Amino acid sequence: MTRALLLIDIQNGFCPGGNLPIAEGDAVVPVANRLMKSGRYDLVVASQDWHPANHGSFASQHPGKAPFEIGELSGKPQMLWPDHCVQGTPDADFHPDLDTAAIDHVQRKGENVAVDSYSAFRDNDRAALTGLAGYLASKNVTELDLMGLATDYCVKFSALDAVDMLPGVRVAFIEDGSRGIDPEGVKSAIEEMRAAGVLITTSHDRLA
Ligand code: VGL
Ligand code: ZN
Repeated sequence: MTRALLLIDIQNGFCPGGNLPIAEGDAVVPVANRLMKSGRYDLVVASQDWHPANHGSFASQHPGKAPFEIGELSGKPQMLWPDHCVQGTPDADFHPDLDTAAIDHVQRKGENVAVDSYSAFRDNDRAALTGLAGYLASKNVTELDLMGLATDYCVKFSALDAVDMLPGVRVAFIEDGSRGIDPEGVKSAIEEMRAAGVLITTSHDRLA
């Protein structure tokens, strides 16, 4: 039995002061650190949103469009974001209080300008894989706990892909270790994850 913890996008860009700040985004950091220290996990993986400066999900690349409007990317509807998590900038760094020494493997995503990648496992068009599913399978992962930012985007899509791409692996979402962009979106994300077979749990229950 191999237990893995997957930390989604705990980066400056998604925390207060970042370019795509999530309310209380930084509150997930102590939860992540506590879980990593607990000894519960054999493996810790962290994903990192890692965009080129001209990424097609940025409103700045769409003349006349503002952040949080719907635009088009490669012929498909795309939520347009503020420029965020640009490769090599402080906005893309992990939160400075995150215990990165305890992370075994970092999975970057969102490097292709023509497609967004909310999931840590594959691009939104499902064409290109990141390699994370193969990595976790090579480590014989049997239990995967996910948490991080944002619940209604990257955490949700990663959890749904984990169920889909890692047959037989028990997937759980750690609610208090996650924060979302839109409160209604968070509610429906949790229901979608639950319906897909993801266990909704808390760090408290995991450490009990
Ligand atoms: C994310 C929007 C754009 C996330 C990443 O990490 O949830 N959301 N890029
Ligand atoms: Zn992004």
